[in-house]
Amino acid sequence: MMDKNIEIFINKLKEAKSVVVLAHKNPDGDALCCVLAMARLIEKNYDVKCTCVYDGNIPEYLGGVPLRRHAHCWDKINPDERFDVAVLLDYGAEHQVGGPLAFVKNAGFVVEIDHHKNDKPIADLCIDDDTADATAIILKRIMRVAGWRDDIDIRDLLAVAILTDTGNFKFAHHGETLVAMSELVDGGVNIHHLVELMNNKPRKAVLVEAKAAANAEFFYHNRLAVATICRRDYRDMDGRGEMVLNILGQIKGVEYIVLLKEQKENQIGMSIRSRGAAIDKIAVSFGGGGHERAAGAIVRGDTLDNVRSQVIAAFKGM
Ligand SMILES: [Mn+2]
Repeated sequence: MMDKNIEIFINKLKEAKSVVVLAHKNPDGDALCCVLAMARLIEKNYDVKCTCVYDGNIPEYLGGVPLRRHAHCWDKINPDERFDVAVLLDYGAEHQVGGPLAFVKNAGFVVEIDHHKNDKPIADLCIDDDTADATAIILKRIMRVAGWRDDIDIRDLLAVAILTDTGNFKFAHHGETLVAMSELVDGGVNIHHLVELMNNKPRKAVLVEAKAAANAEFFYHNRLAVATICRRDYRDMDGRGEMVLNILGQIKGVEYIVLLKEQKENQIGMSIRSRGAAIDKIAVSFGGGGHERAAGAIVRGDTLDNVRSQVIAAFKGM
């Protein structure tokens, strides 16, 4: 099935004159790097012009990845532009696409490549696998089946995608992920170099995360850790606060970690991590989604304090 879909994808690329490539808004490493790698692969293997677009902010720790300058904020592109093919990567759900959804709706043909659980895929052709450790892993499979030529920039991008989405392999569940990285390293990728490239956060951003971790509160016999970041501190953040989740997840006995970010007045970003039972249903109950052990939501129309109480209550009995 997967191979048949890849064949259809390739035929669409052969016919296309213009392609737009995009992922979820506020891209993380997997989203941004898959977009940049996909566009380079298409341009390298087919005679097609690709446009990479994103919505929101690209965090500074990803500012130095190869081909970064090829990613354009969606509002810099003519809104009437009609692309022959839209390639939608690592997007999760329709509402997470943001501004560039219009390019998807207007495209002649839409292909999605994703590893998120999604009950309502929006593409004409789905090359999805919600068991893959990163979208980059599915991309790697497509490259192998299609026999695409690549280069060191593409290999570096795929490696960054895998490193970030697996938390440097902590959440790598399949040998395939390690085999993929092994092939990338044999192809010239330097993991140490890439990790250093991402150690590029502004000092303020790191200190805000350290402060949030230091002020965390613990509930249900210390099995739930809750950290909050107020609106003023939120402005200094770079990325989603992965470090806070990481620090708190290292504490003995902590099974669930919640980070609440006051993005705007009455708009709270929620990230949840689990070392135990699945928590994606809790994220869904707040209007979000994600994976069993890493999920999130954006809650609108409520205060930080209220969302904090509600999410603590949601963990009762777990
Ligand atoms: Mn991903």
